[in-house]
Amino acid sequence: HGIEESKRAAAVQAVRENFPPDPRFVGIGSGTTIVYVVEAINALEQDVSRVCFVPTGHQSRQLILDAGLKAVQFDSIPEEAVLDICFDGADEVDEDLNCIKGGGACLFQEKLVAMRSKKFICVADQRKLQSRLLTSWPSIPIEVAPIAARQVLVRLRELGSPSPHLREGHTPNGSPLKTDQDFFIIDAPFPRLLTSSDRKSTSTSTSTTPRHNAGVSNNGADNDSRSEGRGKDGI
Ligand code: DER
Repeated sequence: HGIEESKRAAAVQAVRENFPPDPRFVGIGSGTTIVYVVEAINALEQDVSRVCFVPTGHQSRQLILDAGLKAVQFDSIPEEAVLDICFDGADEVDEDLNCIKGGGACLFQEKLVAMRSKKFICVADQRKLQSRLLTSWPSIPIEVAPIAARQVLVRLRELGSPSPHLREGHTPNGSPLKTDQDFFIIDAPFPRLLTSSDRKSTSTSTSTTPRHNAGVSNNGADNDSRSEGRGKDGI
């Protein structure tokens, strides 16, 4: 398969095997693979005209509308409602199904929608699967409030990132990229992460994770041991 064929095959299988019979709310992520997910949803036998599709950013909303599907903003969903399922892509996945996300700078809303979904389906072709994270995707994307950016850069260097940096925008004046929330993205390179089997094989692991992960949601990017999810005081 070519890359596009692989993406399409992964998307068709993911939709066929997971799309619920009569969902009310379905989350739609960002990137290029998700385009094939929406195409596969539209090709389903079942009627999806009454399904509310929840976007995870401007691109995702446009994709839903262009497919003739109903888009409902995250903050318009009834308070007590949860999403039946959400589909999204990833930049890298390891064998424990940990993902690096954020290559498309939509990770904030993607995680917001994923956390409110009964089921999260990550659609990734074979190029994304690595034995450990940070093998093919070199850095951890982190969304930060502009006012906190300098402090987070300092903390990331203390966590062992050699060169954390603001992601460049596309404007000629070279200003940093702004997300749909008008925040910045910091890309923090780290050496390849240890897998759970690596850690089992080392009898004692001396964690370099500082006692207090002030202000950093590093998604377990510390090198000696995966912190479960966000740092204690993650932003
Ligand atoms: O930003 C993200 O996490 C996305 O899901 C994205 O990077 C996946 O992109 P792709 O489907 O174009 O590889």
